[in-house]
Amino acid sequence: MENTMNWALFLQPYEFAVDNFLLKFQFLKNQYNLKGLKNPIVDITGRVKTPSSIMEKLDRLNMPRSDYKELTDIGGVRITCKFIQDVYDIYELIKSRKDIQIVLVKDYIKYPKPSGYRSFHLIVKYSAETIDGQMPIYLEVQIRTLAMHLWASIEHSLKYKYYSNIPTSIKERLKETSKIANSLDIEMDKIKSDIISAGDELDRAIDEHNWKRLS
Ligand code: 0O2
Repeated sequence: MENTMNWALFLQPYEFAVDNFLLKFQFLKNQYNLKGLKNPIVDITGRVKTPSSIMEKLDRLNMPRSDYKELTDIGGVRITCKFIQDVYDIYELIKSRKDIQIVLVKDYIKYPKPSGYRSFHLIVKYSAETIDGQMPIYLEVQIRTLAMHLWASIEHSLKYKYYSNIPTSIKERLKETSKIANSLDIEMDKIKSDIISAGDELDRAIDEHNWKRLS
């Protein structure tokens, strides 16, 4: 099937949806700064799964390869932020938007995965433009703090290194580091609310360096 189907045509609406979502959120992010408001967004990235990673996921989920259209994370967007509260603020922002329809919420911050993975996931319906009109597309939106992202990136690369069979001792250590990252997030949130209740403008201090991304 991989060779007989037109993957470029199938994946193009996902490319559109991801790029469009990223552009929109980049502008929203900049608007917080222009309005002098607390900016919950640090970075926004996106990707569309490759045909081989779609097949690998279907195999892993024991789904027939012909069910590729059923996957809801072919298009993925990741939003990183500094504080746990920012994750939920971004969720509220997405909830309030008419152009994004939330179909599923998975809160792996309140309920971490057994691996120690923490992140806030949404499956949303988003619209892609095609020559036949608008096409509804599912996107997976992952919202996480920088600490959650650091942990997930390292754990993800270890899964590659060990072909998904991370040794038990390393798994246990990863679970411990997930708890440490959680403590860091909680303590940072506390520091932030203590500073804000003391009347200081923490966000302005944090956002003073508006670093550019060349990409
Ligand atoms: P990739 O390479 O990031 O695209 P399932 O895959 O069945 O466990 P499901 O129902 O598809 O899960 O969705 P879920 O659990 O919300 O997870 C989907 C994505 O979240 C994954 O995509 C990962 O990006 C991330 N994720 C979930 N669990 C873990 C984990 O334990 N560690 C890390 N590092 N990331 C995780 P993919 O397609 O699996 O991988």
